[in-house]
Amino acid sequence: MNPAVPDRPLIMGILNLTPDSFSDGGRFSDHGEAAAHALRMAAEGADIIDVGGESTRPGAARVPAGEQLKRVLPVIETIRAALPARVGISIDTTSAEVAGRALQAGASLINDVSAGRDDPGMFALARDRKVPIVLMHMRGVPANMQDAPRYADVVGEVREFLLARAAAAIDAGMPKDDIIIDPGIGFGKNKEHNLRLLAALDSLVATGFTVLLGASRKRFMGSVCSVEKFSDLAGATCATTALGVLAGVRIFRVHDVRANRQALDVAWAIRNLGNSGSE
Ligand code: HH2
Repeated sequence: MNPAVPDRPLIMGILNLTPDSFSDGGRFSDHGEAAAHALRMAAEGADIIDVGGESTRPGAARVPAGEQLKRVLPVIETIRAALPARVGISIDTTSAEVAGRALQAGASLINDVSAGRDDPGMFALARDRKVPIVLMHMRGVPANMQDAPRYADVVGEVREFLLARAAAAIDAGMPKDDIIIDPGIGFGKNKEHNLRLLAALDSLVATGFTVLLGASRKRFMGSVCSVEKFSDLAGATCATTALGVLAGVRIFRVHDVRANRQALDVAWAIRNLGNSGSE
C-alpha cells in the first residue's frame, strides 16, 4: 500500500534517536533498545516507524548530516530486517543526503519538516526514488519558532503554505499521489493556533492531499489538561487521533502506539457506519 494514498488511516510510531527530543529524548540512544522499541510499536499496531536523528523541539540545535547518519543508519538496517514486511520505515530529516542513505538502508518514505525548503535536492530525490514525502508547515526554524508566533488567519495561512510547497514538489516532477501534507502542530504556533488547526483538519483534507497529523504529547495539550509530564499525554493525544480520523486525516504520528491504535480503530468504525438506521 502506498502510505500516501492509504485505504484506511495509519499509525506512524515515533523512534527518536536523539539525546534531546522533548518527550522521549535519550531513551533510545542505544541501538539495541531502539530496535526493540520499533518491534514493540509494530506489535502494538504501528503501520510505519518514523526514525529521526535530529530533534526539532523548540530551541533545538541543528545536527550535521554525518551525525544523523551515525544515529539512524544502523537502526534502520536492523529494524528493516526484523520488522514484518507490512510495516514501512520513514526517515525524519530535512537533509537529502540523510534521506538518500536511509532509503538505501530500507526506508520507504521521507518525512521533511522543512517541506523541501532546507535542501534543494529533496524533491528530486523523492521523485527519482519514487517515494512519498511528508511536507510539514513550520513558521521560522526550531531555534526561534516559538518566539511569539502571529497569524492573521492560521488555518488559511497554513493551508496556502502547504499548497504552495505541494505545487513546488509537483513542479519538480513529483506525482500528486506521493505528497502528504501536515499542519505542523507546535511548530511556530501557540495554543490557540494549534487548537484552531485541529478544529479545521477537514479544510486540509479538502485539498485532496493525504493529511498527516503530529500532535503526540505536544506541549499545548499539557497546558489544556494541566499535565506537566509529556509521557502523561497519551489520553490527550488519543483525543486528537479520534478527531482526526473523523475529519479524514490518514496518518497519525504518535509515541503511544497501543492507545492511539485503539482510538483510531474505534473512530474509523464510527466513520464507516452506513446511514441505514440502527440494525
Ligand atoms: N513533530 C516532531 C517531529 N517530527 N514530523 C511531522 N511530519 N509532523 C510533526 O508534527 C512532527 C514531526 C516533534 O515531535 P517529537 O518527535 O516528539 O520531538 P523531537 O522533534 O524533539 O524529536
